[in-house]
Amino acid sequence: MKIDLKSKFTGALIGSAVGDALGAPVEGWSMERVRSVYSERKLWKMSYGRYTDDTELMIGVAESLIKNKGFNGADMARTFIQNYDAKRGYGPGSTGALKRIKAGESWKEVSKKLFCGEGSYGNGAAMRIAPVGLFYYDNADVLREIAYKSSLITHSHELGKAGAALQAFAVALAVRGQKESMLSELKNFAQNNVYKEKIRRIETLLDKDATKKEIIAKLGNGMAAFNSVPTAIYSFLRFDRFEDSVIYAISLGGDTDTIGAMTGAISGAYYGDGAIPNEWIEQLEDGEKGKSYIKRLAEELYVAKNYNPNGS
Ligand code: F2R
Ligand code: MG
Ligand code: MG
Repeated sequence: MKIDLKSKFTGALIGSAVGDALGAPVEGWSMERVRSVYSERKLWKMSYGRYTDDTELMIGVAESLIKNKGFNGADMARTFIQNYDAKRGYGPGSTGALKRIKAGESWKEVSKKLFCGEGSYGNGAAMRIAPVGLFYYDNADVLREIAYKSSLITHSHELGKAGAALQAFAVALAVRGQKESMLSELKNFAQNNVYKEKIRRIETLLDKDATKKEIIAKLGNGMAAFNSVPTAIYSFLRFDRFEDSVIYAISLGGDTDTIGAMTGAISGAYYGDGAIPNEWIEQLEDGEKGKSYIKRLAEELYVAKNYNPNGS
């Protein structure tokens, strides 16, 4: 079945917000504890519907790309700062970077000072990257370049940036409908050995009926980009329906909102917004920048993409 491009753009952004909101109440919980809340019911009930930093930052990426019809680092950093709501639960590195930029430091430099000058390898750049994957879905080189540049606002560690680029490319391949060839494409795209090895593990794990414990041990379920981006890609590839992938991702425990958001972005980009359960969309918050606003952003990003097809 052919799914139209606009539906894929909406699916990626709403799918990410839905995964975030479903995973948020159990973030940091073990797999066993998650099972005690989200029981064996077929379709999980979204109890809360409030999204976290993952979606707030994703909104900022989309807003800035739309406004500038492409990437503008100073504007994207400013947009993150304007949207920042501490109650959404930001990572300490990202909070520190945004505070320093707000105080006047360069958006290109502050992230390099974090974690004793190592930079962050957290998944904060990857969890917000879906709009980059959509806007540059047809140009892998520009996609990588913009994924790296947009990550640098908060994350300068190579593993943080490469994780964001890999997640963006997974979203792009999903937009293009390339599920069968996704792993071979990702293998060619990945330049870093840590991610190359994780992609090899995804391939092996998909070939057998791996247990959740094995997935956690071999791919990870934590806040590091390399322990969460591959898990989201695996969760998408293992199933054939949006809800099965997202439920599986969150059921692993750990960084549930973020792995849920990244799985939701890839799945939504592949299946389109029509595949996201209505029960979940209904429960998603609809305030000033809630689901109606996110849907509008997806449509505007789609229009901006058509206005600037090369996305430079
Ligand atoms: N912050 C949270 N969750 C905790 C509190 C939420 C709670 N439920 C609430 O309601 O308040 N979640 C969000 O943070 C993650 C994204 O983090 P980000 O933006 O990458 O931040 P940071 O601090 O840069 O990195 C995260 C952690 O990774 C470790 N780390 C990163 N680089 C490191 C390095 N070079 N050396 C050592 N450790 C490094 C640190 O532990 C960082 O704190 C998402 O889960 C999002 O949902
Ligand atoms: Mg979060
Ligand atoms: Mg998280």
